[in-house]
Amino acid sequence: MKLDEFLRLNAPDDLGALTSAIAKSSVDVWDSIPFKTGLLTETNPSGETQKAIDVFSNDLFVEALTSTGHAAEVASEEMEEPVESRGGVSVAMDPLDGSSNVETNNPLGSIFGFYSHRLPASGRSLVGALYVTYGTMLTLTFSFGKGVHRFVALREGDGMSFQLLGVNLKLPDKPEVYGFGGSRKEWVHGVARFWESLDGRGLRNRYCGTFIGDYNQVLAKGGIFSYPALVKKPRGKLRVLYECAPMAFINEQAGGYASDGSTNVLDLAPSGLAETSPLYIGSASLVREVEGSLASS
Ligand code: AFP
Repeated sequence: MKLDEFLRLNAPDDLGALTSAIAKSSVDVWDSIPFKTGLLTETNPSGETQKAIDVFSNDLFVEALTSTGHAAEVASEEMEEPVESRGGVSVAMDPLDGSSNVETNNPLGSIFGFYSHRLPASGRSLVGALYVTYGTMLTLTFSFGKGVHRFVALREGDGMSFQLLGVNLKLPDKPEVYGFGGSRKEWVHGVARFWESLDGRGLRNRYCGTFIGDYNQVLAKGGIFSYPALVKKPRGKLRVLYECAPMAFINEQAGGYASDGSTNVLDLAPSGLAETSPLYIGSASLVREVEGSLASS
């Protein structure tokens, strides 16, 4: 089944239009990556140096989303303030996740949260979420609250179409992989002890440095991804609105659980657009266990 047919049958009109716009623009982002790897001098609101590809993908998605007439606003990790538009859905995005991995050709991603409330908003106001994986394949993985579905881009003539790859994706019962960001010496107490226990239970350490790439394998194989609280950064690195909450929405739809170390990520109520949170996401049993490890330390 092709994406537009699936959206016509299964998506609310506004989310279908936004998803279709993202799909078309993701092909242009993927095609542009080899040509946009230079560093720019600008920095984003979090003080990180912006690469040409960060700015290029941001501007492309903002134009595509606002042109649908379904986005009330588009907020982005790469912009100080949201772009106002006319529509019913507030979109929060990380237009290019993992851009520091471009030169190494590691997987990259784009993350979108579709909120029913003006931003900043709690994850409980998410009505959908989507992530793009620019990897061995170009895939869209999304949920509108009724399961997690995946489409893959295929050549069709001189263009690309998106074909159904899987519906109602679920985390496997037996967790197999784990990946923790940051450097181990910076993790808060309790994280290292949990991390070491995973190796002892036969789980395999899989970390590529891009949230989307690391989470994508957790969804496929079961396990846990974390960018934990750090001693010097107790609120972690990943942004609540643009990264943690949308991925927690998808992960919960796939049968998993995501925590900031003590609270369900979807219950967080960020007061600012760029607010960050520690993130422990994946198989519920492992996330609950790391909550216990943090609580007891
Ligand atoms: P960039 O978008 O700056 O490459 O950061 C990617 C990211 O936000 C997230 O995708 C990774 O999980 C995390 O940073 C990796 O951070 P470390 O390089 O500190 O492990």
